[in-house]
Order: sequence, then structure tokens, then C-alpha cells
Amino acid sequence: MNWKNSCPSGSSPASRTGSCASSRRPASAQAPAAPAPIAPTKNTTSLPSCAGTWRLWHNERSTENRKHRHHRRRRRRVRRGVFAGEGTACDDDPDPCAVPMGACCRPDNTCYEIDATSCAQGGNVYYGDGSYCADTDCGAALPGDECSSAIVATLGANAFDTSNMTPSTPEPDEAMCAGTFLDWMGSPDAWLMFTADSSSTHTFTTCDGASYDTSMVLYEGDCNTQVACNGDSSGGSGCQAYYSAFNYNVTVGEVYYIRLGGWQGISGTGTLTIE
Ligand SMILES: [Ca+2]
Repeated sequence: MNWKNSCPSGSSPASRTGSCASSRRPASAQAPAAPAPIAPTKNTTSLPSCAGTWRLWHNERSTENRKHRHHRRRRRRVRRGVFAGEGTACDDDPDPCAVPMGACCRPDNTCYEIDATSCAQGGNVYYGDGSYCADTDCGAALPGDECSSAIVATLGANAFDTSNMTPSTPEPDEAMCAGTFLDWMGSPDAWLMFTADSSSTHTFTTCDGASYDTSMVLYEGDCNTQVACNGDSSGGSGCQAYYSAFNYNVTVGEVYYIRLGGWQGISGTGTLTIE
């Protein structure tokens, strides 16, 4: 970014850290008839460069600032010490201090735009940074919630999240993997689809130390032809307890649907690895 152009009018860059110096007169004398500047906080020495720019900006525009509470809230966020990077300034475009936001659907299918952390409560569903409510149908099923909208998976690691999925029907045939504690029990499930790259034995596993007690089912060619399932596996390195895994001899060009659920209906985030 061009840091030279990031200073307020009438000021000039003082250093490469992004702070700015006035070329006209001290900032304290530059706001005629303005209320006294806000006293500096205790932690000024550790403020990021963005905050240094903020103090000058604030002194010059304190009266105006009082009229714009949302600006002040944003500056307070800066004071908590989120460093935006070397050479940044508060009036950069895009704002280096901005928190990424996206569409957040409430359980009643109303939508508002907020950051992911604030959205992640009360059954809300976050549609990703940069998503907009205008483009989001809160009443529509999430991608991968049903086999018909399965998410494309490839060789290697594929992230999935069943937290906001709904249970699909019918339930898997548990007899195919009896004794492995599939225990589907109305589990919220996510669907991924994989097109076989070769005719050979592939391993499908949910091994992921940060994941949950998954259950997994494999369908060949369509959403109903079940060919493998597993509740609990063991022996993998770095896996969570009770992850799921199976090997299957796939046919090149054939489409396989991987249905991911949880033991006795639990849900969460995980990783499907195909190799
Ligand atoms: Ca399991």
C-alpha cells in the first residue's frame, strides 16, 4: 500500500510505522473551539501504529467524532491491540482494522451481517466472510445438507461441518457395519461426493485430532446404494477417539457419496481424508 498517501490532509508521514506528523501546527492547536482532547490511555507505548494515527485523527476531528459513535467504537477496538500490520493506517481502504463480516442467519431465518464470532451462538448459521444477506436464503438447506447438494471432495483432506445440518432420510443400514457403534440415531449429517481418480483401494477416514466421534457411510453411484460404513475405528496416529474409517475398492470415474454423521446423533466439525 502507499503509506505516503495515508495521512490526513495537512500532515505528512513521520516514519515507516504509519504514524503521521502535522506540517501545519501541533494537533492540539489545530481544533479551534473544540472540546479538550481525550486523555491518553495508560497503555500508549504499546499501541499499534494504527492507534498512533488514530490519536492525531481524533484530536483534529473530536467534535465531528462525537457525532459518529460508530467511529468511536471502531477506534476502541483498535485500542485493544489488534495490530493491522507494518505500514498500515486507519484511513486505508480497505480499513485494516475492520473485522471480516458476513451473512448470519437466525433460527427464524432472518438475516443480519456480523462477524463470525458474534454469529456463532444461539443456533445462528454463518455463511462466511464477505457473504451478504441479499445473496443468502436463510430458509434454504445448507450445501451438503442433502445428498442432492453434496459438496465435492477430492483426494486429501476435506473439511466438513455437521453442526447446522439436518438429519437426512432414510437412515443408513447399520447391519453392514454391525459392532462398530455406528448408532446413527437421527444424526445430523453432511454429504460429500468424490469421483474416483483410479480403480484401486482408497481409504476414507475422519481421523482429525480436533474432531468428534463421527460415524460414516459410503454410497456408490447414487444416494441409496450403500457399500460401506463404520462407526468406530482405531489405530490411526493423531486421531480423535472413535473416529471412522474404511477402505473401499473404487472404480475410476464412478461417483461416491460420503455421508458423515455422529455417534448417537452428535455433530461437529471434522475432516474427511481420502487417499
Ligand atoms: Ca464414531
